[in-house]
Amino acid sequence: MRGVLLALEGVDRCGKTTQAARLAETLRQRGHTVETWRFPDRTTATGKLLDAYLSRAAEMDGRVAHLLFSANRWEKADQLLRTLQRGVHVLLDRYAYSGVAFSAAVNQLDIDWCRATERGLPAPDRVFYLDVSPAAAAARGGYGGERYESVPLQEQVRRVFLEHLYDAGRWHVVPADGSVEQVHQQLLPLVLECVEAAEHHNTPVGTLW
Ligand code: NYM
Repeated sequence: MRGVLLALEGVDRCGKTTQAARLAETLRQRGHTVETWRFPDRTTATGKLLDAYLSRAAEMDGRVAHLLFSANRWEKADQLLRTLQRGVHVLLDRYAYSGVAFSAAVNQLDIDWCRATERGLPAPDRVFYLDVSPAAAAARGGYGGERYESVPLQEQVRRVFLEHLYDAGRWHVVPADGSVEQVHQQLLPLVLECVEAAEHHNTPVGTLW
């Protein structure tokens, strides 16, 4: 039985990383094998360039940055598929949806061009969009000074996520203004439903888009 591929998405500081860790812990306690993967993976060659770009140590054309974010996923795609085939569930902390939303909103790139570089990547079985207002997200301890960390930009990113990328068949929009525990309690049954459904039918991993 293959593992399920679940993506957590949202604007900066929406709580994805905390919720991914909390979900992984709960799933493990219930006997599931889980890995959390984060994009961009800042440890690879492309990830190091992206880390320099995000921290403003390097300037880059927006299209080049987009292609690097995309390459950073493609270089992990085979390993991701092999991990799922071993029966491991994978929680993605950001994925191709962030790739399109940030590039299209912040660098004003054509959305179809942004989507094209993601076409063919393993498709998540479910996407959980943690919905907080960018103003509330910024108030959570503030931003760290990376590129894109401003409320007006994040408002535009949120708009692309919800108006252009939302896919009723695959996405759950989860209100995420509450406490860590409240959001976890909303997410957990949705995640368990996917994990348990996968135990009954072994559908192949789909591809974007
Ligand atoms: N980001 C992330 C992109 O612009 N494109 C992408 O494809 C991905 C995966 O990088 N502001 C942006 C969103 C975030 C930043 O931050 C990564 P973090 O805190 O590592 O999730």
